[in-house]
Formats: sequence, C-alpha cells, structure tokens
Amino acid sequence: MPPEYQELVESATYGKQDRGWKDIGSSKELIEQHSLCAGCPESIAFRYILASLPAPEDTVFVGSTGCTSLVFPHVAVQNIHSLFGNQNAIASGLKRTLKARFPDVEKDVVVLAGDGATVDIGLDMTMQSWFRQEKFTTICFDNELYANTGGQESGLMQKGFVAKMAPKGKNFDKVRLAEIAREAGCAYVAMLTVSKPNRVEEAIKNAVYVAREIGPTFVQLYTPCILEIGKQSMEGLDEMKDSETIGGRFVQKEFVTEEAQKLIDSIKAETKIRKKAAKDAAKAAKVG
Ligand SMILES: Cc1ncc(C[n+]2csc(CCOP(=O)(O)OP(=O)(O)O)c2C)c(N)n1
Ligand code: SF4
Ligand SMILES: [Mg+2]
Repeated sequence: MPPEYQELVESATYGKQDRGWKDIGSSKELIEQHSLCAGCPESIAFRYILASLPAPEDTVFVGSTGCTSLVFPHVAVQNIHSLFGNQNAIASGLKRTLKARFPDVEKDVVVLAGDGATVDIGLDMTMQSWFRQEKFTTICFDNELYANTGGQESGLMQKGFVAKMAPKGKNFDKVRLAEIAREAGCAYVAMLTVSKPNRVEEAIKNAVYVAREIGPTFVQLYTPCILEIGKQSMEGLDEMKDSETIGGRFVQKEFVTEEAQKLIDSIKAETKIRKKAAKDAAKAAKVG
C-alpha cells in the first residue's frame, strides 16, 4: 500500500470509536493531493463525513460520476463507483447482499452523489429506494448545478441563476428535496451547509444509525461550486454562511420520525455513559 494510504488507515479513518470532527486537526482522511479545485467545500465535507462514520471499517460508499467521485480514489474507505444516476439502485442490492453475506456484522452502506445524480438523472432510483424502505443513507452534495461537466442546470439550482451552460437562467424554483425525502418515507432527513462541522457530524451519525435500525435516511449538504459561482478559493465558507441565515435557501432543516428520534436519544445516552466511563478510567490510570 502506498505510504500516503497507510497514513490514512493508521492515523485517521479506522478503528477509532467516538472519533469526530474535532480529531481532524491531528490526522487526515483525504490525501492532500486530491483532485478537487483548491478550496472546494466538497473536500472539507468529505473530511467531516469520514471522521463521523460510526464504523468506517464496515462501511461501503456508493458514488456516482461528478466532482464527488474525484475524491474516492484518495480516501481509505471501501467504495463502489456506479453508473451516473444508478447509485441508489446499486446501494439497494449491495446492502441486501452484505446483510445476507455477513448476518452477524452491521455493514453500513452510504450513497454519496451530486445533485445532478441524485435529483435529476437518478431521481427515479433515489425515490424507489426510499419507497422500498432500503436501509441505507443517501448523502447529496448539493452544489446546485452539474459542476463536473461545466455548469449545466440542475433541479436543485436556484431560480433565476445563470450558469455557463444554462445561459437563459433557471426558470423554476429549487426542488425541495428534503421534503420529497420525508414524503417518500425517509425516517431521518437533514439539510444543512458544511459551515459547522459539529452539525455535519451529528447529521451523519444520526443518519447512519437510523438507517441501520429503521429505514432510509437522507442528508443534503450545501457544498457550493466556487468555480461556477465565481468565488475565490477562500470564499466557500462565507458563501455557505450567507446561505444559511434566516430566509436563505439552506437554513438548517431536520425531519425525524418519532421512532427515529427515540433511537437517536437512546444512542446519545449510551454514548455519554461510554465516554464518561472512558474518561474516568483514563483519570484513574493517571492517578495510579
Ligand atoms: C450515464 C451518464 N450520463 C451522463 C454523464 C455525464 N456526466 C458526468 S458528471 C455529470 C454531472 C454531475 O453533476 P452532479 O451530479 O451535480 O455532480 P457535481 O459534478 O456537480 O459534483 C454528467 C451529466 C455520465 N458520465 N454518465
Ligand atoms: S468544479 Fe466546483 S464542485 Fe467541482 S471541484 Fe471545482 S469547485 Fe468543487
Ligand atoms: Mg452538482
């Protein structure tokens, strides 16, 4: 294994229960020489997600063509690249197969794809997996256009926006995907930007735990394409912060079923007890 990958495996991604966004300053989940544009918010979104997975060793990502897929060769988590738009169909088969093949191990399947793949070309596959109540998490990196192919209009693009390959401007509203996910049967839905890592961690953990026990979950993350909206590499964070203020299109939203909320509360309580016990044990070992 190349040394860069060894570092990812040994120092970051694997085998660290209760790892989270606070740990990313001391280790890395993503090789520095990744192929996203400098300052692209997708890179930090990837780091937060990878640091938040409850069991990265037993997680398989399913990706789709687009800027998101450029990152998968640079992370240390198993992943499958699917034909554009087919990601939720592939994930459905994969989750069922893993369940049959490893009945005693919890294997998490997480789809990670762009808005074009999730909403436009793949909407049928996305929604059918929710209707069937497939037990995996779908994450959409929403950059409000087709970035990888030069800026075509997407259903998640905001009304009136003029992109390089959509010169007349979008003439209908941004599709309300979080509401569609709720109505199509997702037990946990979150929509937010990646400006606040603690919120991203919470949404990812909740989504993965709920998908294990209850049913499909969906997380929509605003990861602006700085290149296509004409921002500099340092301006992604400000763009996300502006979009999440009151009245903005990315004000944080969460839809949680009663059953999912009960599960989330019980996992939080267990985690608190486990962390306190670990802290007490570390203190006792120091004194001893
Ligand atoms: C079957 C198929 N259709 C179309 C394409 C061309 N294609 C590649 S990336 C892309 C757009 C990706 O947009 P999105 O899913 O929003 O991801 P982003 O690049 O914005 O992260 C398209 C249409 C393809 N590779 N395969
Ligand atoms: S084109 Fe846009 S979304 Fe793709 S890597 Fe560059 S900034 Fe990120
Ligand atoms: Mg996109």
